[in-house]
Amino acid sequence: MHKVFIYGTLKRGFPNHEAGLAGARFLGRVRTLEAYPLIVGGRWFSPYLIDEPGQGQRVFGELFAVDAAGLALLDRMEGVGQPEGYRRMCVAVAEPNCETAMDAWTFVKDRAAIAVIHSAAMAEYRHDPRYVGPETRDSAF
Ligand code: PCA
Repeated sequence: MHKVFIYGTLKRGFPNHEAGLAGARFLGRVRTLEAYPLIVGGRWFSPYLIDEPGQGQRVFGELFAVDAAGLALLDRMEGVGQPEGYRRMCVAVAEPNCETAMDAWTFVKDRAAIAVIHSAAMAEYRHDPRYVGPETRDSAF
């Protein structure tokens, strides 16, 4: 099994959860050990965690356990390996009020790959009515 740190539209109750994590096991609410910028950006107002440790805030999200097929599904949904996609990297997370780290996969963007940033750095992604889901986009990019 693989642990995955989910901070955006794949969280429970968010638009992509059922498509990506319906079969996954929810392990709990967690927070990154280090600060990272979590912003809304791009044409479709997507949440992006930027791989700049020490910038922004410690980020709250949800930890899930997925099998190899589940991780491959998430890679496809997040466009891992594609020029406009996310990059999957390992991040240290912990339960709130506990600083013992667990390693988990997460999906990040490099700042240079984000055309436009629409928000300040957040501690937690909340529903954003501006988000355009994959099924309603007018083009792949
Ligand atoms: N989906 C992934 C990365 C950003 C997004 O919208 C997530 O929820 O963690």
